[in-house]
Amino acid sequence: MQYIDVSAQYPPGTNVDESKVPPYVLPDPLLMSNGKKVKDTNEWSTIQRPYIYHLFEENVYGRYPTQPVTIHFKIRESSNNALNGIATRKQVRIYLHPTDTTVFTDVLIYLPNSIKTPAPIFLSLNFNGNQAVNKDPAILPSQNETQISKPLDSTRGTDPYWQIEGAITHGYGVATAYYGDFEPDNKDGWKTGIRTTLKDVLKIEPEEWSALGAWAWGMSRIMDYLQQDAMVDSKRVVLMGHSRLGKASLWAGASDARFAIVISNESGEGGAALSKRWFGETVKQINDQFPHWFVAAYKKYNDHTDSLPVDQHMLLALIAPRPLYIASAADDLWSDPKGEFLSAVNAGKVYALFRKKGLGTDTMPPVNHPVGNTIRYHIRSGKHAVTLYDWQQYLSFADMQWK
Ligand code: GTR
Repeated sequence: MQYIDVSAQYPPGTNVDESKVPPYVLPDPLLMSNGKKVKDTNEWSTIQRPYIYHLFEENVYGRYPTQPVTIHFKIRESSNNALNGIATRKQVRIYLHPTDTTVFTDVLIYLPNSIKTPAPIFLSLNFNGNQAVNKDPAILPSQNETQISKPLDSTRGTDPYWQIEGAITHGYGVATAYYGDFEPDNKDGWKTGIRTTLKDVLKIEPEEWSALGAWAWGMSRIMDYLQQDAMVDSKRVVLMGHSRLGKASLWAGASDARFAIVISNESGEGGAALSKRWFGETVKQINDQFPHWFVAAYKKYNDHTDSLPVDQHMLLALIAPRPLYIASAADDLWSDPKGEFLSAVNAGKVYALFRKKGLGTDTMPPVNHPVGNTIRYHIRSGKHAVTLYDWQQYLSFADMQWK
């Protein structure tokens, strides 16, 4: 995975000084193209929501394929005595193409043995292959890997973002798959990823969508599997993503209403952070460094974020009325914590239409003090990462909704 080492030096064109943020105007998510304000949830759901969703498809992420696909799957391995007996492990290969068996994703699932009814579950793609998310020696390595060059045994359990035992003890399952199963994360990744291999099945050209779109769509296919697994409560799937996968999770959450809760962990530019606010990473920087993440039309806004017809608070609003957690980290200025907070604030008026309480404040909370109800936000101390603190907040947020 390619990173900018933002701790060393911010690239030219970056502002990280709050006093230098120029004024900007956010589009009102409730203002319809006929000049009238959305008056109720019916107008939102039938007119304004599809209109805004389409603007995101056209200008940011590309089309989300809606062509029905028949996935089939094979349980490659399972054990009801995983992680020292607290979990059941399943390793499932989902074939994404009706006939070509080389197009698949490998999903690793842990479910809590303490729960005798279908369990709620966190779904989150991983960056380094399934074998990296836990030291469990039975994890089958992700095979589609083109970027993991290290020998398997040196990557096993090395991804620090996971708290699988913690989630299991808390009564939640965890499902994950390697994001590169859908599209390798580089500018030529589309050539070997699903934007090419599923082009005819999905009836969509590669340039009509994006890498973020492919990862998001992949999340929906894992959801298709979870709906068929009797041990999973598919009405309680929490979709969580970090950073670039946080961006993809928000897009998947906006595109697929089956995800009951959506969590963005430090998704930053093109995720939860406002694009029109000049702070941290910019649209130009992200398009220059990761041209494959977004649709070509997004590049028009490189130096003209003022003319973007949407901003990211509208993406968050597309998830309403479902519970949404936006999280930032204090040392992660590149992701613009305040821009993420303001995005959550401004999505609130759509949640209010549904009589759901959003953040309940427009004042940024201090570090490590989560705020909000159906929309919740925290800025924790520390760097760009997924930490134990983050997982604890997400688990109790899910509890808040369901217990
Ligand atoms: C950075 C990128 C961010 C963020 C991050 C990540 O290099 O500029 O937008 O997505 O990578 O995914 O870790």
